[in-house]
Amino acid sequence: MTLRFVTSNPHKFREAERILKGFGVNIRHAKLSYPEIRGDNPAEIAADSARKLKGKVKPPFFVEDTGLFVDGLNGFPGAYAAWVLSKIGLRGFLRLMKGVRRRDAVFRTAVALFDGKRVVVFKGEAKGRIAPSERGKGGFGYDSLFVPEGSRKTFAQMVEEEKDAVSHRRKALERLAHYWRN
Ligand code: ITT
Repeated sequence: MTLRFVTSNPHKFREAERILKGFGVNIRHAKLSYPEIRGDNPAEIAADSARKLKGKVKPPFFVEDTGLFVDGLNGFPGAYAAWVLSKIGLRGFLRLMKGVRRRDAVFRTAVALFDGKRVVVFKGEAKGRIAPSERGKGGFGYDSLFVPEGSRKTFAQMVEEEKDAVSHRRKALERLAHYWRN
């Protein structure tokens, strides 16, 4: 059975399609944007969105919410990452980071699956740090600024497989795939 991924973000869809294929799960894109509750917990946001999409999208489907939490900014922008990017861009974000010493950060992803009966949430995170300036052309969003733990490259400097091996999205989707296939 094909799973639908409800997202307005084509980059997120492409990554999910690639990752899940590796686990033998095929997905379809339900290109839809939907209102999200405010908050700083991706799991609560994703679960709420999945519940609200019942009756609007044919199950089984899933949604995904990702946040970027920067230590030195007390967790900002967190689940507001998309909004911050749309308002001030990466350059504005880097300006906020000027003089910030604790550049440790974590990407947190929550995937909420509605299988027709219930909503189940799967989480994944990737720890790393915010680079002093943009590096790399690949990826999307904050990828050119995020250096995952154990690497010297930003996500945007990596080939797709390298990011997929360690990313927040990969970890959450791997959990989804195991659940789905069992
Ligand atoms: P949907 O809600 O429609 O799925 P969105 O782009 O609004 O799409 P989010 O609410 O989850 O998605 O926003 C997360 C933002 O964080 C997203 O817009 C990107 O800018 C950024 N982001 C998410 N995953 C990322 C990744 O793997 N690498 C870099 N930036 C990422």
